[in-house]
Amino acid sequence: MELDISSILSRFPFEGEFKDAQPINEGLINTTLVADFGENKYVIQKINTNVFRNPDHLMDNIISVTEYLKKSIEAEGGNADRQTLRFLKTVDGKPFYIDEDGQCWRSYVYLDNSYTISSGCSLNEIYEAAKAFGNFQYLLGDFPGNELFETIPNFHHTPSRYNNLLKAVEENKAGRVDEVRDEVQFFIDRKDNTCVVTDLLEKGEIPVRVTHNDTKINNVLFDGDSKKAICVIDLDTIMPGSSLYDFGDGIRTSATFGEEDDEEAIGLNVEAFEAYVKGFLDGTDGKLLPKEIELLPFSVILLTQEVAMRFLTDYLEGDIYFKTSFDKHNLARTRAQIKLIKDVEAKMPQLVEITKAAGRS
Ligand code: GN1
Ligand code: MG
Repeated sequence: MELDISSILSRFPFEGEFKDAQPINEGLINTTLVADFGENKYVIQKINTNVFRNPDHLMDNIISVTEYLKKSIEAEGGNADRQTLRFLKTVDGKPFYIDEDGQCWRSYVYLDNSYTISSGCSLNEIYEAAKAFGNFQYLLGDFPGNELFETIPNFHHTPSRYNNLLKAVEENKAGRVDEVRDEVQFFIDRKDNTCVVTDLLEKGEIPVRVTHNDTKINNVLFDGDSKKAICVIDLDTIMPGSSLYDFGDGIRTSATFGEEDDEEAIGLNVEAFEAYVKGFLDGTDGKLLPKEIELLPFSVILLTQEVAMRFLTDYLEGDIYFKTSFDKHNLARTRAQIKLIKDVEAKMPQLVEITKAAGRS
């Protein structure tokens, strides 16, 4: 899809002469481009307001979190220009621009000499990504979570995701239920998993923390020279949550073989799991409670199950939420994630041992 951004270019104080803009086809929600202004590059994003209903709240969260991170990073002697995102205000001093069609646009400074990965990371990159997400949570340890808006209600409330799936089955809007009976049954069989973390949070047995909530491996920027993770991106879903959400989704997308929609190739990489646990524990620097550490392996099943139920729900509703690239893409994603869950279930004893050993050291 060609996107005309000419009307956007005068709305932000970009420095340099515009050369061109290239789309980044990574995320499944927003539309993203990198605009080249010679010396400077900027990321320009069209916010998906079908998903993020209140862009004021969304940007308010992002600005307060990035400003807080900047201070925390500087206090720890880091380089805030490279370790957190720097959003531009519009020429009118607003956090985003609304065009004539009501579309919302935002921009941040592109970090030069950086790269992202969507699968097939080295063990070192996996350790680094996990450390970056753990450290993100660590740095936000004292951030007042009650000041954050809930950008997507019940985002990681897995029981609600389960109920949404059952509702989609009942409504059968796209007429696809008969094709997915086995997949639906798979999730009914695992219903008890859905409320484990939400129940513990409600009972106060594990803490509510400020979490990233979308810790896909391609939401980490790596430095082109050192190959170290420098910065966590895609800050749309920063909300109060559980460390388990960030860990589980991180493993789902980085400690695995194959892409998230590749049923043939997908599987859990146990060695990579070990690297991720170590990185996450190093990044959180002793902040995780024993109960959270104990549940790390289970969180991989929970988060994979949650996103798989979301893919299936979207398939049943006619592919209205996630971007798709081919026919039945959401079904392919569901099936791949189901295969991954089965693999994680089979490897669970090993994952528990690895986690115990890492928690002791
Ligand atoms: C979406 O935007 P992106 O691609 O980083 C989704 C995540 C899913 C992921 C599945 C706001 O993330 O929750 O885990 O797709 N983000 C939102 O690939 O729904
Ligand atoms: Mg996202």
